[in-house]
Amino acid sequence: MNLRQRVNDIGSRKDSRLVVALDVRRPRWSLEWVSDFVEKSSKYVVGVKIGIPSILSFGLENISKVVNGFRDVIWIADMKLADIGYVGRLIVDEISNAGFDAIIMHGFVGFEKGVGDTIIYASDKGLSPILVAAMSHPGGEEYLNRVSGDIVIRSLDYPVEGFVLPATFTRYIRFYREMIGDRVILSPGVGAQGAEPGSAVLSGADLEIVGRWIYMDESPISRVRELHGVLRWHLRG
Ligand code: BMP
Repeated sequence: MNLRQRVNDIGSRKDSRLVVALDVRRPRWSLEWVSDFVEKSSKYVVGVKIGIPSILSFGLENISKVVNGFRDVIWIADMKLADIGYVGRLIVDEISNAGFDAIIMHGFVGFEKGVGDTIIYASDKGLSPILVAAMSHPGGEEYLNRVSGDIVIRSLDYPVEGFVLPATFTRYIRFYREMIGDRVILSPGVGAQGAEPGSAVLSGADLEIVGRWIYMDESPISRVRELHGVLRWHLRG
């Protein structure tokens, strides 16, 4: 199944458009915490995005055990990969072997022997390539977001399956939705970065990514349930 099929299958079944971002690390959080959290939140979430801080802190092998223990969520490795194609392919190998379903990479490095090679390699391995085209922090507007249109257009020649576009600047979601057709839009910036839950989906995103608002909460599962109440599958027609 490609990313679109997985999102439609899991999202409609769980009536959810929520992806949890975990940037948790030792010693405040433990691997047991991660495993317990995923088990308890699994019925409400479409995907779990694991960030580099967690992979560095717990180790890829340990993260891989959790990934392989719960298969009813889309596992996204947020490597923010930004390198030459050769190195990109090495990282794709590691992430694919660990059991992830998708990998996030940057588009700004350019496609020729860069992210283009990495996208094709990941796609051939069955690891869904997701491209960051614009970013959610204010500094995203300094450089990256200005060329986001070029990145999106160029990427359409490649088997990109999803785009990360900011919930804090929903105009990019509206601009590019039609251009990218059925490819999946994942949108971070909800909660800790100020965007309202539901705002990105109502602008055309498929999924909203929420991190600190959940894992920093006293009761993360209650927060997940609350977000699930807003981020329903039918929120977008
Ligand atoms: P939080 O909800 O705690 O702000 O986390 C947002 C998550 O989305 C983080 O894992 C971050 O790396 C990621 N992200 C982002 O915040 N903005 C972007 O433009 C792209 C991202 O991947």
